[in-house]
Amino acid sequence: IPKYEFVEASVVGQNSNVGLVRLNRPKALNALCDALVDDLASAVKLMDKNTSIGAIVITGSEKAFAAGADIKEMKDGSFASNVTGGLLQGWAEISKCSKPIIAAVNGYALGGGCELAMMCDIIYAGDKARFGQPEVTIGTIPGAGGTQRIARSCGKSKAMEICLTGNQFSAEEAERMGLVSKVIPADKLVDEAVKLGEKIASHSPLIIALCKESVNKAFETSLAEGLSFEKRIFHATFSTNDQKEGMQAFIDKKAPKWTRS
Ligand code: CO8
Repeated sequence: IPKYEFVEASVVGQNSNVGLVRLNRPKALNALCDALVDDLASAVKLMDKNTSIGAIVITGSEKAFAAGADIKEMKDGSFASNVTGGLLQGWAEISKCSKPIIAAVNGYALGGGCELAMMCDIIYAGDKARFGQPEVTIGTIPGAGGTQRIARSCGKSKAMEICLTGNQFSAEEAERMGLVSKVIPADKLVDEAVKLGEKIASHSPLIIALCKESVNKAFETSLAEGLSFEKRIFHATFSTNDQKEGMQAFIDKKAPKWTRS
């Protein structure tokens, strides 16, 4: 894994099967400048291709997961330069990743930082994490999914309140709203996120990719279409070696040996 300027990428876990990407731009509280997003996208893409990695954890520092898009870099943009310059294009890599991504959020996850966390598949929060979409306080609106993903995961009233006030909210509130799945003492957060990654990585990577794709369908389709998609993927798993291996290993009371096929 190469060295990057704005992220630290490594492989962790007892079986070296979890990719860890740490945003590392401390002077600007990990504000998401273009170069940082490029580094992050490149690290995630490499980890997605690396067959020894089964899950990815994205984290920041204790003070900030990410304090949003880089306001200084962004402020002189125009409608035309935003469109033709492809503002936000690099972010698509994160959502394209076929492997599960866990956001481990300590400190501030504001604006684009909150949106980055929501692009991930699972969010674990440190107990002092602060979330929010403060864009309206600086004359713009969320642009990387804030209005859409909060509405989908927490409903209209919460989405409206968060996006229209710009108010921050705590890790506990985020858990109550269903935005994050667990709150963990800040100093244990990354370890717990890596353990979660290891658990996911212990399953067949092929089946995990199909399962992630199927859950994601829930956000894109009607229930009837989603159920039909899920059923077909379920049917299709029976054409894989890993389904045969998994069910035989259960019957033989052995640990399965996944073949990724
Ligand atoms: N952009 C650029 N620099 C930042 C940002 C940011 N978002 N956040 C913090 N910094 C810088 C500060 O300017 C400061 O730099 P300097 O030392 O040179 O003055 C340094 O980081 C430390 O920050 P503070 O002194 O402000 O630290 P505090 O502990 O006092 O406050 C806060 C921490 C509350 C997080 C505060 O920094 C803050 O409010 N930051 C801005 C939060 C914000 O408004 N974020 C939303 C940005 S807009 C957005 O994300 C739109 C997303 C659209 C999609 C993405 C497009 C690419």
